[in-house]
Amino acid sequence: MRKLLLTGFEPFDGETINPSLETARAIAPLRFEGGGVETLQLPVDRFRAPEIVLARARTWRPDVILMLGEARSRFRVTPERVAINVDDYVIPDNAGNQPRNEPIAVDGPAAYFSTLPIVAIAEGLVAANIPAAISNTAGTYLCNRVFYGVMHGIAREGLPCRAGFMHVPAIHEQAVGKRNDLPSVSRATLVEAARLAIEVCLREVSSEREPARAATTV
Ligand code: PCA
Repeated sequence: MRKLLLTGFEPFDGETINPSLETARAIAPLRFEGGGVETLQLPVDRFRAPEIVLARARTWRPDVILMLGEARSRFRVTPERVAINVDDYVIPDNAGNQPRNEPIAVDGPAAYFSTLPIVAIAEGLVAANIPAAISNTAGTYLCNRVFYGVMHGIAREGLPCRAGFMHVPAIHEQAVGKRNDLPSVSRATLVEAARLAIEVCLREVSSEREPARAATTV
């Protein structure tokens, strides 16, 4: 039985919901053929969030970590290709931290590639009629921070685990009542997107005879 850890973020920047957390919550009660899925809520806190994921990875030993976050202006579901070693926050996190142009890990590599099957995920979503594309930047805020921090922890500790990040657009509940345009998709679309991405990841690790390689650096 393969194990997948799914994470979503609490709301931030004045919003009352975060579509990534709504999605993780909707996935929690579902059952998956070929794997067990556990979900975690992450704070928008640059210090606590990566540690919460790594602490769970050390004890539960998932085969896959799929982290979700909101990309409020995007129109598509976007598996991320790369995490970069930069913290540069345009707004503070929920704990009031606002690093500008700082490395995440002074001794760390410039970047880590996702070790998730991002092409298969993006193609699977498009085949299911869900707008999706690979993204080449997870930004320089919390999502990139957690993505980088988790990849760095996996590499340093040699955890046998694949990991990566997928950004999701806002959902309609966030867009109604806004004065400005906000691209949004339905809650059901995001749950279906996450469900399909999880299935692709579980299928990929189930077909592997070797344990996952440690994270690769750029
Ligand atoms: N999105 C933010 C952080 C939390 C979230 O859901 C980001 O893209 O960095």
